[in-house]
Amino acid sequence: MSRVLIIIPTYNEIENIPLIIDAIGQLPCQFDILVIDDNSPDGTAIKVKDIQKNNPSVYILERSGKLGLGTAYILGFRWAIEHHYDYIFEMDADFSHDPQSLIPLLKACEDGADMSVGSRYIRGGKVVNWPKNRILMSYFASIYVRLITWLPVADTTGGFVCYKKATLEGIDLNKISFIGYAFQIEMKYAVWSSGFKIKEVPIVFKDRILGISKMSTKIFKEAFWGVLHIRKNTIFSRNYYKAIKK
Ligand SMILES: Nc1nc2c(ncn2[C@@H]2O[C@H](COP(=O)(O)OP(=O)(O)OP(=O)(O)O)[C@@H](O)[C@H]2O)c(=O)[nH]1
Ligand SMILES: [Mg+2]
Repeated sequence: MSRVLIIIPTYNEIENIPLIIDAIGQLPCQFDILVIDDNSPDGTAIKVKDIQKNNPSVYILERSGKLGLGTAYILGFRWAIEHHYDYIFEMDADFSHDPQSLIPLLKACEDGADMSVGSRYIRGGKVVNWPKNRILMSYFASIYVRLITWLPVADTTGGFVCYKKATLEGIDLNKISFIGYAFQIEMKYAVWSSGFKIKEVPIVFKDRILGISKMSTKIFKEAFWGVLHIRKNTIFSRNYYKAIKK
């Protein structure tokens, strides 16, 4: 049977983390969970360690402070490869990503995709209860990204995705340099430009109810300039993101 890992980075998610672990545990497939916590002042890590006592499929890596989403995921990817997981997910702790969608995302990879992307902007996908300006910003950001990069993905900034292990092994994770939305764009671009197949699966994305958003203007600016940087990387070297086979 395939081994599947869900990586959940957390910063101050003490209300959400027990609920999301519980919701994933209710699903009809076996998923292991790796929480990457950045020393959340609200004690998220303590809560996770408490849950671990009765739940052997929950793992945690702790870092000393808030170091950003991108580096948290890179750490998780390396851990997943070392521990021989076949499929590896990125997922938020805040219920914007419905645990029920894990199943179709996994199926897309089992059926041949190298990476599946939970998409708000294809038929069947949508965003619920986000303010209109945030939906518009996210939608136009995706168009901007596609204009610059030609990435054939409608939801380029989405962070609910599944990778086959071989996909993560096939790109050079040392070259991934961004931390926020730009990280999500860079990962998709790295996968696609290295010759892997991406499949979008519709998802319904809901705004968080508990806890607070860590979205900031710094993350927005990183994405705006980052897209140009990501494109520039591959202008002179098409295989910039591709891992060199040992
Ligand atoms: N480890 C770690 N996790 C983080 C960091 N920043 C955000 N996260 C987590 O990453 C996930 C996504 O962060 P959110 O704050 O929901 O950001 P977002 O989904 O882009 O923005 P909203 O839609 O406004 O919630 C959540 O599980 C956060 O707790 C960070 O610096 N380190
Ligand atoms: Mg969120």
